[in-house]
Amino acid sequence: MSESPVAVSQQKEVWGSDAIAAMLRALEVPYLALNPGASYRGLHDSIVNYLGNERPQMLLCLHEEAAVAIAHGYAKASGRMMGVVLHSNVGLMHGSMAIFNAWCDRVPMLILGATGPWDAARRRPWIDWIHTASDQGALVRDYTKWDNQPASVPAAYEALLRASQMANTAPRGPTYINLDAALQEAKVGALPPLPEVSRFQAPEAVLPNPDLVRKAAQLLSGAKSPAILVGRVSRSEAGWKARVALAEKLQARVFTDIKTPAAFPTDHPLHAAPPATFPDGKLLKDADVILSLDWVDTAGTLKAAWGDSPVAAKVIRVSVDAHLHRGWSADYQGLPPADVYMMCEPDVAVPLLLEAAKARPAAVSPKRESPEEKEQAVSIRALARAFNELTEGQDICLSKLPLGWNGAYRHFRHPLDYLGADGGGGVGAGPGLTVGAALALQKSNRMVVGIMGDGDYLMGVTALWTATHYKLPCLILVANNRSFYNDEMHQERVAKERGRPVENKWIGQRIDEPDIDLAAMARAQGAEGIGPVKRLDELKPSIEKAIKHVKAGAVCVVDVRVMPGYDAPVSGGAASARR
Ligand SMILES: Cc1ncc(C[n+]2csc(CCOP(=O)(O)OP(=O)(O)O)c2C)c(N)n1
Ligand SMILES: [Mg+2]
Repeated sequence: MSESPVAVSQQKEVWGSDAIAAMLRALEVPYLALNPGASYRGLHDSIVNYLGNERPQMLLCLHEEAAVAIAHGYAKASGRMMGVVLHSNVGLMHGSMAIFNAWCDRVPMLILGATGPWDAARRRPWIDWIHTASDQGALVRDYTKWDNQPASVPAAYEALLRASQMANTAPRGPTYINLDAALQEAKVGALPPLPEVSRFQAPEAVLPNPDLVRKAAQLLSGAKSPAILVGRVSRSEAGWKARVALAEKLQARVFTDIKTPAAFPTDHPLHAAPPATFPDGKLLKDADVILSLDWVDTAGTLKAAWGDSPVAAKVIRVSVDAHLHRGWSADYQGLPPADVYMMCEPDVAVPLLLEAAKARPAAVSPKRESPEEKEQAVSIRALARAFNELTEGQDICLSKLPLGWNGAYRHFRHPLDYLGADGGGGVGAGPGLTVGAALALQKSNRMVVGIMGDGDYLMGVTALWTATHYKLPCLILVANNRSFYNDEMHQERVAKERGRPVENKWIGQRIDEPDIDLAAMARAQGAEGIGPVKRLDELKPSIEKAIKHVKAGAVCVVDVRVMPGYDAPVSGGAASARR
């Protein structure tokens, strides 16, 4: 997937952007996803002609939102930070929703931008003026960990070191460095010496106070009915095994969340309910001790169980997330009570709790739910069944699931089996997240599969071209109900509430007349496109064919026409939840 430039003869003198590029290499940034722009033409040249377009290698994207979503998907699958370069003002504006998604999902990302020349006397007429902003970082400051506009090469070195260190320090998130065009394009003579990067690494994970570990272990060991809420955790297999061992030692019921990546084997007898967007509060209500492992909305989940009454269970909260909380967006969620608050990452706390806790006797296995069979027409459930049958026993990484997916449709048995949702509820991330995961897992034997809504696919569809161009095999199954159906359901609720005709709920939501040929949109970008698949008997052969294409190295999209309708578990406040 390399685009090798012609060799450049060695030059003694370098430009500002060469030094910045050298720093990116020293930081071991593997890729830079980008869409080009004159504001960073200096850096662009340095990546190609100074670094030879490797370490980092450019990844050309057709839209900045796709560039950021690809870096997001890459970080989700690999745990590693990659870079993104966004053109002045407009590029950053295009990328901003995807940055918000990455922020809410707490993934590390190094975002480079550009402006200027900041020195007005050096601006070209017109374009350099509209592409200069006094405080460009302000556009994304509320959902990045840090931003900076360095004024010299040494300042840029330090800014990149800090941006990288901060992005990779838990709670992780995107950082933004804005590079003045004049700084990029200034001749600086010999390469200013690079700092020793190894001395500026992100810190080791912080250990919790041993007293807190003891207290939490005592609560858990003495519980009658302990429960564990497993939220944001790492992709490590050791971490996965430790969580299983802790749940087994405590005989605790375990809940997982469809918004966050696979965190516990969903077919384990202690796994209490299929992962859901809105967990069923009733299932939690008989718990007397709850261990929250960086669960996305602990307070909201407790409220689903106890309503406005005080939470009867003791709560052990394990999370560093409060370090990131700011006022602009409420992605910090409700404020949960905590009887023990361990401000550390779950991956660190779990082995300590495992050691300190006393084993509890085995309880009766919880009853398992399984959605009953209903219909024969193509539904998301039928799609899931066909896909499961065809991939039984194979290593698959699900990079996205559609809104109508019921967490009971497929089991997760490994940290890479599922990567969670988009973080910020920003539709359009699905294709980019899938391509990013395919980039991260290209050398593994795991096939990356994104199952997504037609709305999600259509908003982010140009990410496909980056996958075909760089030969990143992946499969996209579009659960195509030809509608922004989630919002039809909202209109239905409002109509019922107001005594107005529910029959009108589809207006301003349906995506038909003309019907969009989703497979053709894939073929137009060099991918395989199959469908529309309208009949149940065509479903399995179509997906089978698609899997063959992907195994042979292709990017493939299957347009599966599903009936509108969700089969996701809905509970408590979820019925009126907005998205
Ligand atoms: C950028 C953005 N625009 C709009 C929304 C509101 N929204 C939430 S879900 C949804 C529908 C998505 O459609 P699709 O992916 O086809 O899934 P479906 O609801 O049909 O299952 C919309 C428009 C959003 N969350 N993000
Ligand atoms: Mg839809």
